[in-house]
Amino acid sequence: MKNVLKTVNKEITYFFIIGSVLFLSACKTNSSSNSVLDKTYEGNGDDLPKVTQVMVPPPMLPKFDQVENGGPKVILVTFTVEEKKIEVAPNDSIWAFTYNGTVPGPMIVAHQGDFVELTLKNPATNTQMHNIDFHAATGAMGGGDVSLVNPGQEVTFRFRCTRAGVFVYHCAPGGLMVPIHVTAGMNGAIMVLPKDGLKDENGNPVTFDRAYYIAQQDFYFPKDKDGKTENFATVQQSIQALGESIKTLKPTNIVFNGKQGALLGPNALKAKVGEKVLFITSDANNDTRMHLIGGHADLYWPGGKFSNKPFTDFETWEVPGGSAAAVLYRFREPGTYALLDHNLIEAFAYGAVAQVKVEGKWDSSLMKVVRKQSPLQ
Ligand SMILES: [Cu+2]
Repeated sequence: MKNVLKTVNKEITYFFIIGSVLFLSACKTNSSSNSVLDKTYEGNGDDLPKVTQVMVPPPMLPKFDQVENGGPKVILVTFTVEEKKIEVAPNDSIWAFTYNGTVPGPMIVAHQGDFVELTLKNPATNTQMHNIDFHAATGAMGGGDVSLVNPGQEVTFRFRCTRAGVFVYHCAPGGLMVPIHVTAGMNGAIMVLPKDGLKDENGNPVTFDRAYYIAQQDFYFPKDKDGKTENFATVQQSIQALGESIKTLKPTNIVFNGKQGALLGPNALKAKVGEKVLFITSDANNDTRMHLIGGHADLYWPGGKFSNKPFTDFETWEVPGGSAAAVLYRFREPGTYALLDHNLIEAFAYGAVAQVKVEGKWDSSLMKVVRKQSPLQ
């Protein structure tokens, strides 16, 4: 009996020691692999399947899966730089610098762990050197150092999407050319979704029915002595004048998606009552504060980074210059909503405003007119 007890005790001690070692090593592994500080990567994407993503003009997004379908991929994207005159407001045109012809440039969508392989083409008809700095990329000035192309050149580089969220990209050819190119329209955003999609405030999976990309853009139009916008014949003349006008730090034009009224009236965003809409909002240069009149941000990822728990019930969400933010809202009432910069001067006097037209049935459990306008009694 004594011997049996001794053996059992020995075995318990043995299992206790083994168990403790396993437990401690598990803790060590978890603590090192869970922190964003300690993540390491292998491979450079050479062996991964390649998928071409067809770019579309904002506010629309390209086709994508909300939850990753299959393993990591290399997403092939082509941007062609267009230097062209665009009309931002009536009688206000500027030589704009664009990726694929739009302000902002097209949104790229990837999943965490994918690579984005960008080919940047600078046609010989252009006049300037351009490149691209992805805030989602790591190293080499976000790709700016490896992507500088002269007119008549193209370049291809690849970066791993290590962090989930929405991130700005922009041209950064060096010195004063950086703010000149960015405020001439050369910016956009990329969305890197978590592999298993978005999560709500309780950590449960959440999907969306539509997604729109809205970028606030500040322009600094050079003015003549009468205060009228100068109409330059060449890009070179425009750049020289912009070198001075941007230093005022006072935008002459503040708009959504490159043009006054770009997202108003017939161009309004659309949704239906009951739909969940993801709004991705960016500003590559200035701070802004977005507000949906008559609605809220059900879920708001500050700084647009999806690995963080979203805030709920926000009325106005911040977009610091050089970043993007993401908001998910489920529309509960029909009507025309205004999505705007809640610096109301920038919204109503300049044009930093969009509309969302929502179809559906009115829900009087949320609002009811008790008595219509009538003479004072
Ligand atoms: Cu550029």
